Amino acid sequence: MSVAALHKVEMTPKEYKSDVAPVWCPGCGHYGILNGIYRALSELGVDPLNLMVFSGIGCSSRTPYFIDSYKMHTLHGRAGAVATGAQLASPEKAVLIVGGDGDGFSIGGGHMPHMARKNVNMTYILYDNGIYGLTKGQYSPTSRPEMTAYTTPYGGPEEPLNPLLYMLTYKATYVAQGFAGKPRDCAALIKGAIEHKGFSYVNIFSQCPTFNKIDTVKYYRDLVGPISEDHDVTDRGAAMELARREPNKKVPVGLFYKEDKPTLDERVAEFVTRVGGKPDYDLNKVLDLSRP
Ligand SMILES: Cc1ncc(C[n+]2csc(CCOP(=O)(O)OP(=O)(O)O)c2C)c(N)n1
Ligand code: SF4
Repeated sequence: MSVAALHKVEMTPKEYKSDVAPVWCPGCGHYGILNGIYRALSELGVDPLNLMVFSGIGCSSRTPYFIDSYKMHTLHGRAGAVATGAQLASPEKAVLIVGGDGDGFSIGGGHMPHMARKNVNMTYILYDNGIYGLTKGQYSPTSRPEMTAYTTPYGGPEEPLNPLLYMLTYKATYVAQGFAGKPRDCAALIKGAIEHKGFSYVNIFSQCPTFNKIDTVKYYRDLVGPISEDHDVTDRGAAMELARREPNKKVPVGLFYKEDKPTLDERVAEFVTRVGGKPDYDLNKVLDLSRP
């Protein structure tokens, strides 16, 4: 969402806290992401009255309760579809979607490409902890095969999904990756995503110390490394190359890709202007209402 045109307010990160306190486990990475969101909103001066936050179901999907904003805790995996409708109905608002890897890429996997290909003007923050936390630790699409969980006591037989390659393939216009252990860096990436006009996707590694015993804070700290300064963020091919996960290689964090192109709401507005505010077809004929 481009928030440049919106009414700005002066609020500290703390002032974006609602009166509901998070109930996540001690040490959960989701706290770091939430702090990154508060900071980004404060730096952009987003007015809570201009902000709508959507989620599905999961520990991460509790986030909207903790942010001073309009909000909706929708169905598991369906936040993107609901948010797309809300964005089209209120294109003057900033729209944020928050949720987990299970919510986004398991049950919600069918919605992900469509938000990206349509370039819906909103930001998706995916809390990637490689597990289903809320339901007490099942294997997720981003779990490493060596992770054991209640449902996979011997590890998993599947290759994990690569969220960044997925989003780049389906033409998301802002793609970034961060780590919850660095909330200031997360804030910068989230700020860029909210400022971006178009569909922005931020994948954030987030440790779940309660159920994912292998993706620890130390594991992530050793795993990630900053994107080289000479990476061209307008080159989708280079971004995809960077997003490929290879054994014994650092996993890059930072901004992978950014592109300016018309958004879904702009194209719909253009369409409405072109047809003079009315569809230029006869709805009765299209629906053939005379049919018994
Ligand atoms: C239709 C439906 N199916 C299954 C569930 C059970 N369920 C709730 S949250 C969840 C997965 C949560 O994992 P994730 O999205 O990765 O978020 P986390 O809790 O790890 O932050 C599942 C399977 C549900 N609530 N609704
Ligand atoms: S179960 Fe995991 S993801 Fe959920 S609150 Fe606890 S640490 Fe966080």
